[in-house]
Amino acid sequence: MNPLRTIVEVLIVSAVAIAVPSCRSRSNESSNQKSEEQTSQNVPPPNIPHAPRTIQRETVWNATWFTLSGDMKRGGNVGTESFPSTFDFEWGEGPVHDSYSDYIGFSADAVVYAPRSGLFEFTVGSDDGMKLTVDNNLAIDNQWDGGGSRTTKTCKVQLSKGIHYLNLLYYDRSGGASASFDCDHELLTWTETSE
Ligand SMILES: [Ca+2]
Repeated sequence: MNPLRTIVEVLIVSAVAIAVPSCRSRSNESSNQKSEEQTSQNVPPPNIPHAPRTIQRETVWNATWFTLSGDMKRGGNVGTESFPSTFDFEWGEGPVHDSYSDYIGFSADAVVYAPRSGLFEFTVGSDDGMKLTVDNNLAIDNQWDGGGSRTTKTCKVQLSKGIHYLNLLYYDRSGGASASFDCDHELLTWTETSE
């Protein structure tokens, strides 16, 4: 046996023996890193409080148009429309909504905000008739049972500070047609803060 060859073989075996645990060790490190990454993905994010947002609000009317029968009963709905916070529509004898010039009406809802408690003024005008309710209480009856030429009526309503709900009911039987709404403008814009 060549003694030099034996020494070389022993050195090679030793080198392999040393290298193997070294590889295993790296493999374990990689596995541990992966495990830590998986764990961190399962941890819920910290609950960071967000700043409150301020939202600007403005009154808008959401109206539903309906037809009227000859004996003034409410018929079917024939469309929806948004009106600005205050409006003054003068339709004359032409179409009031779509192709309807006569026996037509709408019911419209809106929200207002009273910045303080107190009396606030509302004005409605109509040909033929219109009713204004505030928080389901009748505030103005403008020639609802009469009709005829355009008439305007104003009243003051006591409101507590905060949100209030308005409804306008309008109809035109025949001839000229118009509808208007106005009120203290401080009711028409406000800000809300989200939590
Ligand atoms: Ca009329």
